Amino acid sequence: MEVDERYMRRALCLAGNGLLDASPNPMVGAVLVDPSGKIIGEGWHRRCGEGHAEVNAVASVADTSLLRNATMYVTLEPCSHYGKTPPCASLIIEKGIPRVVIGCLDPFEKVAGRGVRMLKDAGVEVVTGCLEKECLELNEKFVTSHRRKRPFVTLKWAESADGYIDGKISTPLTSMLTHRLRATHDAILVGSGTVLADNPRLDTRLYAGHSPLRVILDRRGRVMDAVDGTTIIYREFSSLNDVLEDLYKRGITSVLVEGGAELHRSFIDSGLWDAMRIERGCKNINGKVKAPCLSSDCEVESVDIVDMNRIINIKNVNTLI
Ligand code: AOF
Ligand code: ZN
Repeated sequence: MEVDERYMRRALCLAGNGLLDASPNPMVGAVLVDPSGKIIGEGWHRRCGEGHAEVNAVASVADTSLLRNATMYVTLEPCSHYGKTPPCASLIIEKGIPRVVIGCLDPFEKVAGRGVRMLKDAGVEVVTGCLEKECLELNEKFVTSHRRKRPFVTLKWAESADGYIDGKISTPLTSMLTHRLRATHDAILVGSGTVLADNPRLDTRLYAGHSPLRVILDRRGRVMDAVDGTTIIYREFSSLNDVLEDLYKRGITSVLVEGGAELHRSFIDSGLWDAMRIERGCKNINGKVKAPCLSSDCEVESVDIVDMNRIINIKNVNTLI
């Protein structure tokens, strides 16, 4: 078992290479090992629409006869469906790989256990649940979106030492980190008040990666229609749940909510959040708008000290349950 975990850790590292480009697909890594324990092939899912991790790992093996005695370690259950690419389970069977160790099952309803079944029916030895928690956490956005049929929701704000959000708190370094956070979400969501007050560009110009889709909630019809196709404006909706459901239907797996305070509070009060990222400045500003209060059911995961600002990452304990 410990040996299996060692190779699965390697597969997890490879999966992480997909951080900026794999979404809305999951990040997946695969490692092929021969009976002496030597790694003979590796691969990961680089980009949505391109080869899956298993395909890239198999393609990296020079002598394909070695596959007949190899074990494949893969962070996510091999797929069983024809999507943009053919099923990985069929490839594994066709190549005669006799043993597959899987991190976590695929929550996507077209797969959801069928990949494992296909492999077992073909006589492949299958081990599931190796470093399962780590594999689920790596894809918390993908997993949450398919399980809950709504995007993973991250609430993000910056507050002063005395808890106000209406002042300049960000520094050049924390702004860069915000752009990194944006690059790892499919969409950014703000209220019309934020657009009118700050007219933010909501892009990732200070970091690599694609700029997410911009989503504006504008019940009062205060924002002009966007013409560039990179923005969706919701004017008529009855609840945040409706908006999130619609975004899920559009293939959005994660949303970064960037304020203001009222909007954050609505997400917190509806229980519609998975993570919070709070930047705490070190000065008092004695402002007017109080930052949202944290709800009591959240688990503080880590506090990072960055550039005199404290960055606090909070996870909702219920998210991956
Ligand atoms: C795997 N290995 O590396 C990934 C998988 O449209 P497609 O063909 O790219 O299929 C996308 C779905 O396949 C995605 O929703 C997820 O269920 C699974 N992703 N599966 O076997 C991989 N990225
Ligand atoms: Zn696949």
